[in-house]
Amino acid sequence: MKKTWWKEAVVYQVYWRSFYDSNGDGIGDLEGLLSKLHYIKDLGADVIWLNPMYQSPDKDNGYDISDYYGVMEKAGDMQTVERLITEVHNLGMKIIMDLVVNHTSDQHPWFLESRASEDNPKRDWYIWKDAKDGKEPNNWRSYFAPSPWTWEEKTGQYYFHSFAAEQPDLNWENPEVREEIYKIMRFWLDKGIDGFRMDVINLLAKQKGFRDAADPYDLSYLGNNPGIHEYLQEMNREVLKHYDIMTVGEIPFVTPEDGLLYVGEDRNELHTLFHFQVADDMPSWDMLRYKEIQKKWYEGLKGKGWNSQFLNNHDHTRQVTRYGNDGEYRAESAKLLGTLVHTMPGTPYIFQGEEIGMTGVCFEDISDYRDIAMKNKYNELVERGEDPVQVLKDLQPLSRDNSRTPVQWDDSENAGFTSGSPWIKVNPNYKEINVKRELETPDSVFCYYKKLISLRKENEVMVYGDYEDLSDGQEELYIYTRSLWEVTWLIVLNHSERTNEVKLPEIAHDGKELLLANYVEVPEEELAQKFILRPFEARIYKI
Ligand code: ISL
Ligand code: CA
Repeated sequence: MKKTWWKEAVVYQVYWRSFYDSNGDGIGDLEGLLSKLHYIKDLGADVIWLNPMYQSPDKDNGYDISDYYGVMEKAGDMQTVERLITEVHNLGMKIIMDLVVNHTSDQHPWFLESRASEDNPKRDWYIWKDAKDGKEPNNWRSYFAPSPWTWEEKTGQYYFHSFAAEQPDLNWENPEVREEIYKIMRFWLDKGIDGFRMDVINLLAKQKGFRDAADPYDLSYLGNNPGIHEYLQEMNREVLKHYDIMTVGEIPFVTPEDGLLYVGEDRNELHTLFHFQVADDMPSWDMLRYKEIQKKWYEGLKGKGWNSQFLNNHDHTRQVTRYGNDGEYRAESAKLLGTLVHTMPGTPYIFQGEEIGMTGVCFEDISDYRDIAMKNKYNELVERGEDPVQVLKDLQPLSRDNSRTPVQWDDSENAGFTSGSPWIKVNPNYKEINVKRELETPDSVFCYYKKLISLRKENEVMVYGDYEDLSDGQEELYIYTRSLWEVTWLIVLNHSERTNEVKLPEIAHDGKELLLANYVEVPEEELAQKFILRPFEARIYKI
């Protein structure tokens, strides 16, 4: 397994519209990010992943692009972007951007042409189908709207969209489309960005024939279709291989076996991937399932491909709420989950605010929510006659807005995020949970994350070490090793509100050195062969 910078990196995800507002319009922006780069540098992250800031009508918070060469004015302008790239590099960091090429905005000039007439040269840049028996061409559902088919009266056909109707899918079978996308990628890479996070990149190839699905609600028919690897190998030949960059594919529905086809070092496709066997398929914490997933991915990729580790992002509610304990043990469980993500094999991702233990949110009215996915779902269910109060209650825990509330900088109005009125409400707990307080508190979540990251810089075992779970079958304790040459680390976690006794494995009986703990007082138990872990206690030992 060759060593590279993107395997050793810690990535910090900036959802800029909720990061920091520099001009008081209530929306975060790139100028605001520039003014906070030192904060990210101080934390120790190496790479920034910037969510889409391209020109867009903003129906899906930038994931509906209308000009890949333009910058959304609420984010800033091209000069700001260029300054951001320069400043990030001056600080010794790197920046990767979001590549959203499975679909464009319905306001993109390409689509305006494509929908204009059946014989328009750009008609075949998107996916158009005749009605079948006067209805949609098949029984599929989309991510964000009941059907992925929207009728276009003017030309008497449906167009296909995996997400909202405002996000028509590009037709990747068309070489003109692929050529244009490669030009766009070179444009941004030549500006000096250090790679791409590739939005739902495994959806580019569509199922031949668009046949009805046995279960329309299982959207896996949207991904991993024949042709996808040919597209990615062409993208690699045409663009990726010519730059020293990092690529991470967002790949829903992928298992370790087919994940290797995307990131195998001999595949010449992508460098790393996000899978969703936790974030999409594990609604709440399930230790046995989590251990099983980690084991399968470790064995599936070991020595051949590289994984990512994350427990939340802008699409998934905040980890301390979903997978930890955001009440009595918020700080402890935030640190425990951070320990988990940073000591599992793969590149760790920190979603803005995670490093201070920010929590999910629970707004009392649907009008407080902004996410198109949630609003479309709410409307679909309420129009179907379901009780609006119950629908809201059911949708709140997994709403993507949970992780999109503004970063809480201090305890001043709007948590110091904006001097204007924020585009989305600030989480009311900002008075207790904010960066200012975290920086002033010696054993804060922030300080713990900083130590986790500096441990990675000093110890290759954390990056390249073999992984072995020594706690098979245990539902609350997670005891595992990372080992590289003569160095072995033992990580012990108690994912529970109860105390639990840890019986140390044989290898730890001749002494161990405590490297990091999420409780301030750790009784010295140099040669102890068992000890008690407190609620959500985490410890990293060198043995
Ligand atoms: O939110 C999800 C369901 O839990 C995710 O599966 C997500 O919708 C899916 O992985 C695609 O997400 C990406 O593409 C979307 C965009 O809305 C998301 O923000 C982006 O991360 C369409 O571009
Ligand atoms: Ca702003």
